[in-house]
Amino acid sequence: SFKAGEEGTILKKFSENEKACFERLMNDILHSYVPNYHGVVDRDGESFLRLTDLLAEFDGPCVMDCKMGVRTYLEEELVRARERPKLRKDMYKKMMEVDPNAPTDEEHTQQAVTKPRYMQWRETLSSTNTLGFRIEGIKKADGTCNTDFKKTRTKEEVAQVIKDFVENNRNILKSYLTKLEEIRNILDRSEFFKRHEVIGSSLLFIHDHKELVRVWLIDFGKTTLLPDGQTLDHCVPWCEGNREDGYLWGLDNMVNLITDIVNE
Ligand code: 4IP
Ligand code: ADP
Ligand code: MN
Repeated sequence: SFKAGEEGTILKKFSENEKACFERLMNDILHSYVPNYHGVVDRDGESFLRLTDLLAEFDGPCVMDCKMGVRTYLEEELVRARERPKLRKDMYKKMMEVDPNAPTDEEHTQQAVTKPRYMQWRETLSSTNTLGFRIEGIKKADGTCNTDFKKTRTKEEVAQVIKDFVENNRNILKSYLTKLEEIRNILDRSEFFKRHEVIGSSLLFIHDHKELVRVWLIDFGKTTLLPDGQTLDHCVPWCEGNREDGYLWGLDNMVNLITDIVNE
């Protein structure tokens, strides 16, 4: 769903919702922590959002994608699955690949699961529900990728992955902590953040051998504007109807976890 753009930009497959988010973000104090948005472009009959390539300033970037929040699907997806359940064979297959014991008897018979069922299973298997974030993938400087973190759940497991990612470099870890604290501070003051349910969005961690370090907010495909006057706390637990996402709870857990590693 990505294409190389020109002059330090990338093209991401168009979504109306994400476009609207980027437009609002460009006028929010959060703008310096999200890729710059350069409008919609058409290529071979398909539409894309043009975004600044966050890797461009790095010399051999190491990249980690952490999906934030305690919930990874929209409340409306839950409602839809109850009212007219859509059975997903692809998600049943992905579930079977990780744990053949995970599907229920009924799901085995159908050879399919609903989307919220799959997403909830992923949330409990990983650290999403217990820490409010999870590691999705890591790309090393040599270009090798690892997305095999579906079962990385405990604090200790997450800490080990982060230590490997920075190759035990304390300078880099401390710089990441500083960046996360800056983001925490900006989020507290952001009008955009107050007024949006932020689902499936990631923090993108990037560093290189010169110890250049940055953290970016990316992926607003499922970030949704709340009705006028409504705001979220982002820390309190989610229960159906309150639309809370646990984003700040997850960020605080992440800061505490990295602080513990730095102090080891
Ligand atoms: C994927 O599951 C991810 O959760 C996707 O989110 C999600 O896309 C997919 O839902 C789901 O199948 P795995 O990571 O376990 O493969 P992301 O792309 O942010 O990682 P959505 O559309 O929910 O963002 P479907 O319905 O697109 O398949
Ligand atoms: P999707 O909605 O398909 O999940 P994301 O926006 O989460 O797409 O991006 C997927 C991956 O692409 C990220 O993990 C990151 O590695 C890379 N990526 C996304 N946006 C950028 C960007 N602006 N610059 C460089 N890399 C990016
Ligand atoms: Mn996504």
